[in-house]
Amino acid sequence: LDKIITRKKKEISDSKSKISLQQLKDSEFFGRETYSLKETIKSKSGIIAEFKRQSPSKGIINDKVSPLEVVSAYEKFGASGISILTDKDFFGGSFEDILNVKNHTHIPILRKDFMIDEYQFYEAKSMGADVVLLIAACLSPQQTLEFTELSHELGLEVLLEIHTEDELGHYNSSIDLVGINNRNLKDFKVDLQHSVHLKNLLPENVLSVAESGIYNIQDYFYLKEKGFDGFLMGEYFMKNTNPAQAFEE
Ligand code: IGP
Repeated sequence: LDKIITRKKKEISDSKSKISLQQLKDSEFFGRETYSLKETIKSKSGIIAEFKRQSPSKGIINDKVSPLEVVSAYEKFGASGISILTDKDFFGGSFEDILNVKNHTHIPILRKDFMIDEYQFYEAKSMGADVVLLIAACLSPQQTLEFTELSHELGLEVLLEIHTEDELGHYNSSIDLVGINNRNLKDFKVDLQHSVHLKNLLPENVLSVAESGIYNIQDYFYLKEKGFDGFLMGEYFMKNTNPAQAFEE
């Protein structure tokens, strides 16, 4: 994670020197209305289906399909939302992956990245995202609060990701959804029980999302029964040549 953050700081300062904040604010998508994941998570399957070409833990997962094919199929099969990795160096994603699908889908798009600087929130709005991920392990509780307020000013919803009991301290009542990552970002171990355990420690009315390691439909039903509202699933879909096929099964 430290390595990712160091790289990310460099990437942000490069982006800032190429595209100014004003240019972001003047861009096509900046003034648009956003879609609410809080709403679609309740009205559809709850699945937030992810577009992910590669990851540090798995290497290449699928580099053959285009975001547009995948996203249209996800929407057709009843996903509540779409998560798109925009980190380039570690996940092989880009700004364009969201920009290119924005006009072709009507469900909320989550910008999945390591958000550590205000600039990235303006970027998220201008690329077409509706929701941003805040990873507690990368932020202080104070930053989490400030970034939540900024997101709301921009009309973006916030998914706060936690992995440890300590990180529950990052929660504040303005946060829209809380995700519990089953994957330990330090050793990449995945354990579904992890999210079940932490969920019981969350305030009761919070919309909760189980993240990572959901590799079959039984896991989905199991977590649903445990009271989760959302299910963030990447590899299960992406490892197929036709990622949305997994939905049909
Ligand atoms: C999806 P999986 O195991 O279904 O492919 O996981 C998603 O939860 C995972 O990609 C993820 C992630 C993250 C990636 C969760 N939190 C933070 C990068 C950064």
